[in-house]
Formats: sequence, structure tokens, C-alpha cells
Amino acid sequence: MSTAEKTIELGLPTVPRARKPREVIEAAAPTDTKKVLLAAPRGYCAGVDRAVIAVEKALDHYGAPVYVRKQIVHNRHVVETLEAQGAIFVDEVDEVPEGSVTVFSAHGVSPAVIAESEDRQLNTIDATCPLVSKVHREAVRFAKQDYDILLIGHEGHEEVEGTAGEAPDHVQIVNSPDEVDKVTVRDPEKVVWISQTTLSVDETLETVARLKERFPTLQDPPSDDICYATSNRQGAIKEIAPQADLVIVVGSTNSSNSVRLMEVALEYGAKASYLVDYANEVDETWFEGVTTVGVTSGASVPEVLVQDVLRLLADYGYEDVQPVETAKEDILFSLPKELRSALKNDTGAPAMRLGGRGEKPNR
Ligand code: 0CJ
Ligand code: F3S
Repeated sequence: MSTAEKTIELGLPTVPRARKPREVIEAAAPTDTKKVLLAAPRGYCAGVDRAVIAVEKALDHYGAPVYVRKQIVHNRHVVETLEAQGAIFVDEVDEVPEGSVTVFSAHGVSPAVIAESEDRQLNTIDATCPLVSKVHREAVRFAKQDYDILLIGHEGHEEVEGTAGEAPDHVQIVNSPDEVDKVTVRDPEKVVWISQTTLSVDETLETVARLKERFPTLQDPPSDDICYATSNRQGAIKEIAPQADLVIVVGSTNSSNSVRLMEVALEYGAKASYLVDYANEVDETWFEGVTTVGVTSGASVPEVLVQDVLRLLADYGYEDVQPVETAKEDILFSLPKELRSALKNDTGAPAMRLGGRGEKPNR
């Protein structure tokens, strides 16, 4: 079974949308020389960089084991590398011995998880991405004002569970445009939408448009909930896809933003697209008749894995690598506050780390 097929098994929505006119672009560019179009931005975002470094620094400071609730980010390589360094990943905090150091993942936690951690007297480090925390604050604020909150996102995803858990009596989850018709609200004049940070920009716009047909005074969130990293990575692949015979997305099958990149590539005209965790999953039959290969990676993917794919592509004759840059990113987040205070007295350990290209786990 191909990796693309596996993602469909996970129930992640694939909604066909209008494609860009592929013929126009093909006519403008000669297609007889093998080449790679390499997306920029790609790979680690500031929230992932911060979360991975938080686990590494917790291991340095407290020693192994350090417990992590859920995967710190949805990437197999990151999780396996941190496991080898002494991190123990658990599903719920009741699996953590009382009093232990425990990191909450980048996707965030509900107040119920925080309360249970306090009961167990866990020494917690909250690595929730600040952009997810912002959405939590929106949910709390609108619930206090007694709004019906429509949370656009994928049911079962940790981020959605965490955000919905801030105001369970006010939030209902809308998975896709097709679910709009079954939404019911108490007062159609007092409804707001918010969203998961890692959705398809286009599909979310479609969901919002359909919601507004039903609830014309539907209130928008105060700022975009789909984060800069998600929309920038989709922007780069939208530029590449119409020219690409094949798009390889490096990322794990449970990574929402990585799966979205594969879908967006297909929607914008790539002839084929596959998601791979590692270069050795690339199948040589994918290259039949292929001149231009697009390459990108999800926000949880270390750059080293992309470089492995590029080396493999070079072996197949795709040596000409042309960057396609559609945005520059310079967002940085400081480490979680619990860790900053713990590290304050450590010699030589900076309490602030810059966002990077995601090579940390292999250093
Ligand atoms: O929700 C987040 C804070 C995004 C983290 C980065 O990506 P990833 O792959 O861990 O998570 P998604 O499944 O949400 O894309
Ligand atoms: Fe945060 Fe967006 Fe990354 S929500 S963890 S910056 S994908």
C-alpha cells in the first residue's frame, strides 16, 4: 500500500478543488531536463523547534527519563531520536510516575490534563506552541461571552481536543465543509468560528463560506488561527505543484500539516504526490516519465531527512536543485517559562533558543 493510501485510512479529508491550468505552465517551461523544485519555506517551524529543544534541555537539566505526554511533534524520526536520548512518550499523564518531569506536546493540552497533572504533582513543562495557546485563549474568551463556538478542525487530533477542552459546553467541532449542514446553534446571531492551526487554508475558507451562508453574522476570530508556518508551506507548494510531475512531501502520516501539503500539491496540479518519513520509502517506479520533482516537508520534519531525499534524487539523475522561495520566516519563540527558570542557574545554558531548520535531533 502506498503512503498516500495510508493517509486516507486515517480519515483525513481529501476535498477535490479547482486545479490550476497545468498546460499553461508547461508551455512556458522546457521539461526535458531532470530537476528538483525545492520548496521554501519547508520543515521546522518556530513552535516545533522550541518543543524539541524543550525536551532536549529537560533531559540535559534533569537527566533521563523525561516523560512526554503524546508525541512532542508528529514526526517519527524526532520521537525515535528523543526516545534514544531518554524521553518516554506516554498517552496520558496517569502513566507517569508521581512527581516526574513531564513535557506537554506542541499541540497543547486541555485544562483537565493540567488538573490531573497537578493531582499527580508532576513537574510539568508546557511546550504548547504559543500560536496554539492563542487559540485556547480565544475559546475561553468567547465562551465567557456565551458564544456558540464552531471549532473547524479534525476530531481526535490532540490540538482540537486541547482547544475544545477549554470550553466543552460551548464548542462544537466542524471537520469539513460537508459537516456544515449538521451544525446546530442556540442563537444564530451569537456564533463565532475558530480553527486548528494546521488545516488546509483553502478548505477552511470553504467551510467558513458555507457557515456564513447559514449564519450570516458569524463572527471571525480576532486573527488567523491557521498559523504562518502552515500557510507559508502551502503557499510554496502551490507555486511548485503546477510544474511538478511528482511531489515528495517528507513527513509522518499522523502529521496534519504534512498530509495537507500532499493534498494541496495534488489539488494544484502535481501529477502525483507521496508522503514519506524517510528517503528509503521512495519507490523508483514513481520516477517513470518524471522530469520535475517537487520536494517539501512538514513543520515537524528535521531538514536532515529532506537532505537524504535530495541525495537519493541526485542518484536518480535529479541533480539540478532549484529553490522556490515564496516567503521568508524569522519567527522565534522563547523556551517554555518553567524551563527558563530551571535553566537560569545552569552555566552556559542559554534560556532562549532561536528557531532553526530542524537538525537538532541528529546533533
Ligand atoms: O499543532 C501544532 C502545534 C503543529 C505542530 C507541528 O506539526 P505536527 O506534524 O507535529 O502537527 P500537526 O499534526 O498538527 O500538523
Ligand atoms: Fe505552532 Fe504552527 Fe508550528 S501552530 S507548532 S508554528 S505549525
